[in-house]
Amino acid sequence: MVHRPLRHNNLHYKPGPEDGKTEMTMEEFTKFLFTFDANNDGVISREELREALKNSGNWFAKWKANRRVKYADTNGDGVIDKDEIPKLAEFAERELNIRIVSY
Ligand SMILES: [Ca+2]
Ligand SMILES: [Ca+2]
Repeated sequence: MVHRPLRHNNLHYKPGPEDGKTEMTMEEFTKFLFTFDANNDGVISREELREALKNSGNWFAKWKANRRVKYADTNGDGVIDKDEIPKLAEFAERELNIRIVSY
């Protein structure tokens, strides 16, 4: 049996002690999202979110990039900018075992 090493990604999170949820501040979540901003234009495009999905293994497995961009893209310009990140955070809290905490 081949033992596969855990896939490394850019997340520096710790599992929450009581329910296994990952705790992040909004700032950390934002930073995390912007690690996917490959062309550094300050917004996350559909393509970048899709790459994120591919590169992050199971963590993002549920995340259908197109649907989520649509969901979070409240002004309809096809990309996620900083003002729209709270919508993604909401989604992440509900479906990705993340809890956004404020210090
Ligand atoms: Ca970008
Ligand atoms: Ca937008």
